[in-house]
Amino acid sequence: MKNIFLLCILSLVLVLNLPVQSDTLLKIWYSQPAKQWVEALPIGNGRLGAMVFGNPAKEEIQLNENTVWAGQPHRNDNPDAREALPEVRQLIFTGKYKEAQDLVNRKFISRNSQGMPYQTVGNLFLSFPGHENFTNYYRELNLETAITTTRYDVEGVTYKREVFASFPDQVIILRITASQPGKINFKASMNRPAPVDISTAGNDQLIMSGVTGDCDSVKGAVKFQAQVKIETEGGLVSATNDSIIVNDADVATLYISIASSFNNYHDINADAGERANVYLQKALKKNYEQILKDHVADYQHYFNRVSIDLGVTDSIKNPTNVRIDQFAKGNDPQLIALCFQFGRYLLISSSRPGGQPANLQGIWNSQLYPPWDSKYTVNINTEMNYWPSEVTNLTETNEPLIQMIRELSQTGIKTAKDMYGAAGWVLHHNTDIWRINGPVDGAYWGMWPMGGAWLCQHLWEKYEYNGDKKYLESVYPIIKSAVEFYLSFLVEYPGHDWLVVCPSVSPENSPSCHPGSSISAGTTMDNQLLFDLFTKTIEAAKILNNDEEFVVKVDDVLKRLPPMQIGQYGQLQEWIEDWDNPEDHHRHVSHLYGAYPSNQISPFRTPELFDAARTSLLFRGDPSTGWSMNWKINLWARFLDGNHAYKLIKDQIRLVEKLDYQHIDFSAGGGTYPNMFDAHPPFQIDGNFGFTAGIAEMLIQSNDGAIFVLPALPDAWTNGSIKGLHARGGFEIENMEWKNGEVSKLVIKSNLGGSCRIRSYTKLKAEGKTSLEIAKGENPNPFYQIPAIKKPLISNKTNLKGIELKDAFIYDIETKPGGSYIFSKK
Ligand code: FUC
Repeated sequence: MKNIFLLCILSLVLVLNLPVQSDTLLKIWYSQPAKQWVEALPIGNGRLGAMVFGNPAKEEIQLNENTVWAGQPHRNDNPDAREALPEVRQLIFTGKYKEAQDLVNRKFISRNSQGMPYQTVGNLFLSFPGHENFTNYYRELNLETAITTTRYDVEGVTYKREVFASFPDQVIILRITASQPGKINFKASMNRPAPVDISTAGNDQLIMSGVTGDCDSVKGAVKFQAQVKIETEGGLVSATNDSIIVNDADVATLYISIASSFNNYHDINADAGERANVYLQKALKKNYEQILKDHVADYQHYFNRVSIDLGVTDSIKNPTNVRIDQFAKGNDPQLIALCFQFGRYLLISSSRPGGQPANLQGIWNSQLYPPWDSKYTVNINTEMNYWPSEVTNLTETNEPLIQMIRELSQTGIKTAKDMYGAAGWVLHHNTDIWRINGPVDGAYWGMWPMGGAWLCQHLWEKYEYNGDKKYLESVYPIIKSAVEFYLSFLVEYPGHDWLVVCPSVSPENSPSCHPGSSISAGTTMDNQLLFDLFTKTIEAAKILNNDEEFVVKVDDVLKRLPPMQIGQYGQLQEWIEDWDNPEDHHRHVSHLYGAYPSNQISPFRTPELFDAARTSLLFRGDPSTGWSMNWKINLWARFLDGNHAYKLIKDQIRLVEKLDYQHIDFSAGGGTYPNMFDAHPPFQIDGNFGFTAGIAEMLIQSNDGAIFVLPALPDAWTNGSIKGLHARGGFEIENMEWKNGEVSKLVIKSNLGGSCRIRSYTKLKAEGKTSLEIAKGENPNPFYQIPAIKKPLISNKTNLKGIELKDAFIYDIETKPGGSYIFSKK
């Protein structure tokens, strides 16, 4: 199969007369070196990250290690909150929002720490004398092998540098070769934009040691060390005080090992130097070829699970930056496939078991004090990072996220108690490697005690895909403790029987009736999050057969959550009162959480809410920051409007011209940097991950009682195929092909067995002995149960537009664990 694929590519290469390097479509490539960081190419193994510039005369490799964070173990709760809480609530319930916000600023927001920044380790430079004048330049990142290559000629010699970050061997490897022997000459040095010790060991090893920085009132105390060992074939290697010099070598291999003193969020007493040395010595014992082979095998174990084909046009003959630039005007569906796979590449490279979860920049950051500290913003960004993990068949990448949630559920118990006198655990809108739980940045942004409620959805989602009860049992105490917090924190909303979160915000937005004050109570997103948290906890308890009394208690509170409300313009209300402004184009679309990632809003079951949610999204408009536009791709997919989703894809694949990745700009409207990093601006990786999830969501949905195949196919993708996506209930879409916009072939593998319900706009028939029944009633598969949503409150029915749905066929098929089922167009 692979051979046929390569043959096809090869003939394409011949027909189009492409440069030979395009032997795979999954390459990001350029014909010049990177000048700016957002042109450099990212590699990573979850723990170590590097940005490779590929400059012939002065190679620059910016280095990261995922535990190099400023500060040290600390907490950031503000215990004054407890006394002020009743007054804040009183102010909110009497409409004094500004006064409430002022009081929260004085009494709730952390005084000692707004969270610590993730910091760069520093840079490795390799200067090659005489390489200023080069020809035939080419550099690439191959998504099939996770290797970057730089190639160019100087005076008749072809030089090549290959860089990769190995997970099995925990080092970054840089290999330099030349087409003639004895031609490799360079000097290696290191620096960091803060004081560090740089020394050499023996004649071939460079060592950089440092301590992370201070921030707010917290002193930096994470020690780290980077060791670079250079092995050559032929030539001479020598050292100065702070550099290594290689003369006349045939081949040079650099082993880059980095470690820190971080053990966990409350212990930073490891020996960074010893750790780095252990990794290094282990790698040095293996030969280069073996390290390379193991790296490729390890990476492909994840990456090869999914392949996608949306069509190929001759745009592929252009370098990636040109393709991004021409995307909106041209016809380059393969670039969408490349961006989709780039998101998967980034997740595999930034989130591996045993490491930290992907932060705002994954693991790639060149600064000491990056925008928003490159930490974890949990009112959308961290969650979005993990949207593609299950559906694009990378479940293992969730492990660091789950570990972080586990740790936050420990640290957050004290926050709940000290700040609110409440049970369980709480997290506000941000956290960092120290697992801070207190509110930061100011009441307007930080007074949102819902971080735990949202993160817990990911614990449940993993179960929905793998059906593993042991796993569910292991995370149940975390979910239960999150519920316990809300059971003791909710208060009655005046004039109603409703129980609400108060104080809170609809993330980072304020209604136009009290601009500047976001503080309120019972916002729609909070209610939706609690609805999910409570229903899933009840379900988990039932599956695990425990906690009967607790279930009754949770169920009573669940019944008293406010329903969703449809306001005066036919919109889904963002707040508990009808305060929405149709001109509000805020980037957060928090109240639409109910439509994506949650499944509370459905065209089939809650048509009025569906209509209202869609109206709200139309009001919000398309242009926004990167992550916001990528959220909207997912939302338009859920609204079954592939063409609108495609419009946002086009808006998003737009070359960002201002390559300033250090400053925050809310007005520039997203876009894509030359290296395919998503622009907020600045670079924020959530947009890349949201994009990947969005493409999957356009092709397969499994949130609404069935596996919906091609739910939101845009007209532009007439023919195509995808292999390896996952659906809830342990199903794998082994293959799905479509022609003229209709499913032509579908192969579903069932890992857990049970009823497989398929929704399709195309009439299907089953192959072989399988019988495909027209579905009746509810889907008996427990992973496809739909929660009972409360009837919405509607203030003005006349403003609802009504929805028109294309007819779909719904089939059931009984599956056995391990069975594969083949369908085709009838
Ligand atoms: C939230 C968003 C911003 C940004 C930041 C990291 O505050 O509102 O747009 O993404 O997180």
